[in-house]
Amino acid sequence: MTTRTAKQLPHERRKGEAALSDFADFVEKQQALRYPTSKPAATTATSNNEEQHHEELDILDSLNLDDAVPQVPLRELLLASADDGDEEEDQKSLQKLVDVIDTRLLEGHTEAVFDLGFENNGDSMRLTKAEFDAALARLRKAARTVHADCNVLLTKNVGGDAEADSVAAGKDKDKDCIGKVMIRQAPSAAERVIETRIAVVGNVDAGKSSMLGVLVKGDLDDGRGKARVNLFRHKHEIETGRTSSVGMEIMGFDTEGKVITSDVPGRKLSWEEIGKRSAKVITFTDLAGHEKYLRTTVFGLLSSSPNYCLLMVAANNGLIGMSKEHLGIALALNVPVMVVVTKIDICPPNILQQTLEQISKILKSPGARKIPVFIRNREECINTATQFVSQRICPIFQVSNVTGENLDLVRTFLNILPHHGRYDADAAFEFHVNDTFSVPFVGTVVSGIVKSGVIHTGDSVLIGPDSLGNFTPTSVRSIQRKRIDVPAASAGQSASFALKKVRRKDVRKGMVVLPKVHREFVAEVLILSHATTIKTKYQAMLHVGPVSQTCAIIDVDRPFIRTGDRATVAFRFGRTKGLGIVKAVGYDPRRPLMPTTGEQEPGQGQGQGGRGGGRGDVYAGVGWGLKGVIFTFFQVLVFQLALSIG
Ligand SMILES: Nc1nc2c(ncn2[C@@H]2O[C@H](COP(=O)(O)OP(=O)(O)OP(=O)(O)O)[C@@H](O)[C@H]2O)c(=O)[nH]1
Ligand SMILES: [Mg+2]
Repeated sequence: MTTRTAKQLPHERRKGEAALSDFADFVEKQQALRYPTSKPAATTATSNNEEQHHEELDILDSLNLDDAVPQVPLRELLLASADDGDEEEDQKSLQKLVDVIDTRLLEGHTEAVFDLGFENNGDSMRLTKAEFDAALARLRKAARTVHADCNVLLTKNVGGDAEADSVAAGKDKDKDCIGKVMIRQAPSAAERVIETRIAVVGNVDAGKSSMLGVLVKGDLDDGRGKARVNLFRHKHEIETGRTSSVGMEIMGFDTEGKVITSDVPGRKLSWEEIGKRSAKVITFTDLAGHEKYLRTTVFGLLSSSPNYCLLMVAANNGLIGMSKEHLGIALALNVPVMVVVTKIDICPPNILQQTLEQISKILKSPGARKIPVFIRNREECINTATQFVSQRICPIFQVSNVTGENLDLVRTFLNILPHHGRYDADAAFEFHVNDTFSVPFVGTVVSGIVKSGVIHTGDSVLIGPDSLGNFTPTSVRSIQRKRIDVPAASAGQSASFALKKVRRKDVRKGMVVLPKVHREFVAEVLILSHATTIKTKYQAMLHVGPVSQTCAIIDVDRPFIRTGDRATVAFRFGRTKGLGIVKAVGYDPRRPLMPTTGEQEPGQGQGQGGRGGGRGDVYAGVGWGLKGVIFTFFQVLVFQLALSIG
């Protein structure tokens, strides 16, 4: 990995960094092409007010409040019942408010943050305290008709628990009563629970397992590894205290934003208990920080298909060891990153300051191009959480798992975290297998993530590839989400399937479940660093989601490529570092990528992995290493890890 490679010269590093951030923008655009209907994550540097207003106008558009329908100000809808006693009129205006809420809930995947006190165009309603209370009561009433609850996150000039500190400090001149209200719908069925996946990374001993233990169980750590105990999956992990595998933890929130915990302190609830009582579930993947387990961690990062990445840093150590590698992959995956600095209870203030400066510097570096935002109070927490879909913002928390300091800010943040991710339920079905089980009376079960499409019990599918590159036909006997039986699973959800007529020993993690298979693909790649030039016949290890396979280059769009080049396909195992995006599945040898050159010798593309197929077999897909692996459009590839930054 980068630690072992020769030191890059500054200008080389800058070239790599600039190329990486350009590439992140490129991936963003390509993903937008693949998912044209989904809302893109904001890519601009700041989400200023102007932009927020545009978003709200989008909502207006979807409400069809154009010239034909006279637009009723929200204020009127919210304060309607206060005036006359006309029952019918009252019902009508309540229904209009319900429609507004419904649209917002649809936009935000069954939850929405409502700015009470503002019209859709951002104008203040100039509410008095009495009006604010009436409007809130009306909002609650309307929300209840669609089985949603309201939770007041933050108020200004209203008083009470959620009042912003900035008001007391006299920082705000505005005297209008306003509030941010989270409206969250109770899921109609288990398969509709909002799910957000967060990959937790950071150096060994950063406190990853401990913080997850504290978050899911609700009691504190003792600084000597108490909180992490239940999270370990292997005996040697308990003995060494080091995570070596990919752990999974879930944290649930109810419609009012309260964490679902056991009534008995310190007892961990089962997934089923959490799943049944939650309206929103956060799935954490607890990854290993030790370099020895880097491969496993990379697998965990890619295969869990995270919506967000949480980078944990011990205050007294700073960003050391593998944490830069982890951050690099998170950046390449183009997911929003949040940073949690732990162990502030044992860290001298000057060292903490150094660590915070180091983190800021790396986040702002050209490779990362993030805006660090320090979260010190509820107000900052809520304002940042509601804007976090912007890839550029990187919140930084400072916590102690031992004293519990600032952990409530992390909880509040996680509760508000907008659902993020692009999934296309209308595309062809694709499922990545992350784990396999043999369940008594059920048979072979595979768990993983539905990348696209929808699957129902009884559907016929293919699972593979096996060691020979073949796919086995099977059908889905039953489907579970968070250990609860469901009739279907759709894009973006994690699920497990019981498969018919397949033995446990014939399935393994890294396999995929699909209705149809391709063996070749065309990708646009970027070479971050490579000592020489790259041509056809090179072989490389390719990581796509949970899939890791050697693959050979069978064609390139130019005679050769080198560091900094963006081309169609490249790389080699070893020092090669690159990133890519799949542009097309299948490859037609009659249409070479570089149309002018005809002298390439196709048969030699097999490299070391060649399995005897004669010349020309390569193009038939027989002779090359990428046997049987399926790729779909516009997936991000990470070749032999990403970059070194900072
Ligand atoms: N004082 C103090 N100790 C902490 C804090 N968080 C974690 N620890 C301790 O730090 C040690 C390491 O914590 P772990 O949770 O195992 O760290 P990890 O990041 O999961 O480490 P790996 O799994 O090996 O990558 C344990 O002894 C914890 O009790 C904290 O906020 N304050
Ligand atoms: Mg751990």
